[in-house]
Amino acid sequence: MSHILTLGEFIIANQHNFPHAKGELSSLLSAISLAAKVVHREINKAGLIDILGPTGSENIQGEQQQKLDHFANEVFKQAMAARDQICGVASEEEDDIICFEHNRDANYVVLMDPLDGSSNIDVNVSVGTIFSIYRRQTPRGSAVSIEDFLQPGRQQVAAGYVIYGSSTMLVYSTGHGVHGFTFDPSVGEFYLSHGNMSTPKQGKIYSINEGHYQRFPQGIKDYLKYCQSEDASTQRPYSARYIGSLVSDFHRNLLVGGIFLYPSSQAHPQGKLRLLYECNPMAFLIEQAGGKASDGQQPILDLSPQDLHQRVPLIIGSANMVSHVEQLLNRSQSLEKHIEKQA
Ligand code: AHM
Ligand code: MG
Repeated sequence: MSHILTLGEFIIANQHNFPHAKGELSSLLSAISLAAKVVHREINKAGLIDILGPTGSENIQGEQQQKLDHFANEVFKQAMAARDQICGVASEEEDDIICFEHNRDANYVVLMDPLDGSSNIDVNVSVGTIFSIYRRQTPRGSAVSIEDFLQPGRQQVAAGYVIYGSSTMLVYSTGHGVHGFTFDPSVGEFYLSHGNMSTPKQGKIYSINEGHYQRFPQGIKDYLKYCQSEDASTQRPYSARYIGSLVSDFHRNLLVGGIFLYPSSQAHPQGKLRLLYECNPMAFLIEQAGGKASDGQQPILDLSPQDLHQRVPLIIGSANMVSHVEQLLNRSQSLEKHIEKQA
């Protein structure tokens, strides 16, 4: 049997790609993989132990916290706090940034959604953890501050996700390709299963919560009609696939090609998904895989974050499909402006 690399072996073999001190990345990612294994174990027991359902409290965004949200948040926080390299974290489940006082000399901050899609967990649908890593802006030795976290996505030094699906996978990039590792629970190791992942320039899947159709901008409606219309030369109609769990929808489209949209709507002008710990890490990965991520006007990675829990419209996936949506949005906006002027 040829030798299959473990996550740890792969990181060591590729650490020359990480621009800073050797060993730092290895420590950061091993904290994430350790926490992921603990969350994997708990998710696989869900239904048998009392871990399903709400805690009874809400997070800062007014959403019901699930017991597994809370559990995953604690596990990931503890794993981060135990590493000398991490001086602070921000999480979907925490109102404010958390400063690790004992690690003021560390270089990195981590932003995370510890358990994305958790409203799906009670019905046994795949969920995920999303993470994003930056070098701090403030001097080492001081307490971390909000500016360490409000950095444009282009400045991420690494990003990735864990998908707890029919198998558990960890997918990450440090800006040198996207690599996927599948967890073997019998051995307790992640093994390289998807080296150098790339996404097709054009796919045949569109993923969107179409229940909100009436509230979407005209350009999005136009694109959905395009996806649904018949044209053999472009293999349309495309297939609609929407799990309602970002990591799962993204992972499928990354592998086979497609587009995921969570646009603005009348009810939610900024969409639903959070820039810092949902959109930016996914945008970093998709660009590394040859795809695109946009808010409809510009690349997600170029946005300047203003707020820790800021939301932003997300259009992400195969490059040609995302460009097409941008064109339709621009066209309909120009048309609207033109009509306003005439009025
Ligand atoms: P969460 O962070 O509260 O779990 O919400 C994010 C999830 C994403 O995983 C998914 O893409 C989206 O919410 C689905 O939203 P909707 O139910 O409005 O389609
Ligand atoms: Mg989330």
